[in-house]
Amino acid sequence: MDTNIESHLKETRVFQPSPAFAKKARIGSLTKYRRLYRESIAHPEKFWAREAKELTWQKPWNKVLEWKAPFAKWFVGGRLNVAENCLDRHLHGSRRNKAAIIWEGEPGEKRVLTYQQLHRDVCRFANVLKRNKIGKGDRVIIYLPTIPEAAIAMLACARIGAVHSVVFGGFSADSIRDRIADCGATAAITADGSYRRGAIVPLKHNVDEALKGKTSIKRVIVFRRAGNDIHIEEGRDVWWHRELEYVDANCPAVALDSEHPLYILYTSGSTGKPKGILHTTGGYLVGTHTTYKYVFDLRDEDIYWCTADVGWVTGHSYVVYGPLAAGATTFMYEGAPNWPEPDRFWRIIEEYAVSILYTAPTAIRTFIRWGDEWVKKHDLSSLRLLGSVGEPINPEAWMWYHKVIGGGRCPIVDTWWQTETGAIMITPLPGATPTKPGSATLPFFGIDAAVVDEKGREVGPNVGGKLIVRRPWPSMLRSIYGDRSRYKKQYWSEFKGSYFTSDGARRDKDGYFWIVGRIDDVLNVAGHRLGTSEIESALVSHPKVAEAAAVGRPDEIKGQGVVVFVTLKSGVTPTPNLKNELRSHVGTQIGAIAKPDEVRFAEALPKTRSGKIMRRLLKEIASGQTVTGDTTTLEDFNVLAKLGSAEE
Ligand code: 7RM
Repeated sequence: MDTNIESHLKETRVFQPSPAFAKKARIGSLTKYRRLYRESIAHPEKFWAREAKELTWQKPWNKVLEWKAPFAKWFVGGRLNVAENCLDRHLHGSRRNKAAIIWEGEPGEKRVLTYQQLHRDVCRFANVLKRNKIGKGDRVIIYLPTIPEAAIAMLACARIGAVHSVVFGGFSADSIRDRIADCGATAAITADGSYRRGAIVPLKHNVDEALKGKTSIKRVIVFRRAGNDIHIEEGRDVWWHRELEYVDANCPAVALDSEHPLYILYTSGSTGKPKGILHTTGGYLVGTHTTYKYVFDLRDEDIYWCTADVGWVTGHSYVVYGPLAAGATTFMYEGAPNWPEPDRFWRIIEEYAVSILYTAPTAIRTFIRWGDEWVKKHDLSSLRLLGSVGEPINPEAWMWYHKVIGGGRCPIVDTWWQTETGAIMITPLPGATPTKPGSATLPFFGIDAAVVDEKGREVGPNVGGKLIVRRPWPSMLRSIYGDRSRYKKQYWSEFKGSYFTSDGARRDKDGYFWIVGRIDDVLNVAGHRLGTSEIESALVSHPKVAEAAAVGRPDEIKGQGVVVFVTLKSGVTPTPNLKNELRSHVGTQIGAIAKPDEVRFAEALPKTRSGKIMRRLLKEIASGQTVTGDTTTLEDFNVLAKLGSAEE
């Protein structure tokens, strides 16, 4: 039997980089990209060493890579400090007084921190950490809203060599407790509360709950954000602003080994407990800095806005570390996109003249659902580049992003990567790569990505298989915290010497990568293996559909039947007729084999906080089971409750 994933959806539109964009870009043609890519694969260490030299090293490395598969060390023997590279490095020239962070709170407050101010704030807060007996190697939980203090706390940890683990604001007390227990954190940094759709999320209260019973946490530092009443545990809790009264701004950056841990970030495993993905110092910084520079083709005058929460890896690599290492102005917004009205994002872009917008398909589909009139009210002509991350972007959502947000003028970089990869891996370069809606296009420099069959053999054009990376790269995870054997088993055991991503993909005749979904989610219908993304994209291309999730459920005859959960655009009424219409629509778009056995309308789909559809839960619902397994990363439990009785 053929075990490869089949592909049926053909997308033929191609968008060339505009000559004006290409002329100014670092990589201004596909030929130049291909030449550099070839060189970077022939001599990866040379490529990465050249990039690493753009950063400040307190001691140079003596070896670029030490690879004892599957354990890598990058820039061996080198010493550096991430905070020094993100801050001190920019204080000598004209960037000193450039905005590092521009922030807007949900209720509307505005703050600007220049590189000089941010440096001072980070140094002072690093001294607060020291005063509270937090030092090199200690694990610190950060549970904060998307406010400048989140970046300040992360950078302050980095400055003294403490290891941060950011937990999404909004995760429950249970998830905080699990993460503390797993990494043995001794301190937590939080806020009294944060704003979400006008309400206050009681962050400090959640931390209090998480610390009940036995805990390794000895100190909690509380930032006053929302002014809500909180409990202060004498001897354990201190106020951020009070602590600042005791410190000065003199805090030299500690010279850390290139492999010193920088952070642990938890991602949900499909079963079992969340995995603490471990990133270290030198390689991570080189990876995020290099990708940031080339993928967003940064200009000094850009205002760059990545809408990710700091609790997601995208918030680490492309709100904080990548942009600040590159001396960019990074914009942060605390709240919801529909507060007070569904045009908050467009209002922000107009007011601050944002030039680069990096957001997720889930957000784009939501905006489409809310209607174009919210966008049309605003002048978005400051935008010059758009980015997408987090899920495959459905071609119709790509087209909408291109036309309605980008005014047909902005390149779109659809960037594929993972918490584990630390930095962008497959992506267009905006001045070089012709784009195709729905494809993340080509691998970044130094990244040897391939699509293979069960035996690890590379498959031919348009044959689906497993996405792997055949050699180490600087920003790769170093381990799962405290579990080297799980690291080895999870990522490096399926294909010898290669990293297995858990994603399915195909490459087209031009070598472009198309991610077809997670391998665990692949459907098996009468011997045909179908990725989720094509069925979902076919549904999203129907004018009445906003969002769709395809899952399999046991079927006596076919092995699996296809069940799709669909949310409709505002104002569309769900009817039995529409269900039939959608079934035939998938039939014509993809073929009879992918035709859903059942269409279920839903008000909303269950998602993670970073907006990924949780198909695992839908699969259980579709087959009539109760939902089991890890739901700690679910964004909104109400969605799940409503889906149980999903029929209209
Ligand atoms: C950055 C991030 C990783 C998983 C990954 C994919 C999916 C992310 C894209 C994408 C298609 C993309 N880290 N994914 N980006 N799929 N096209 N551009 O999302 O650890 O939270 O998730 O997300 O399945 O394996 S993550």
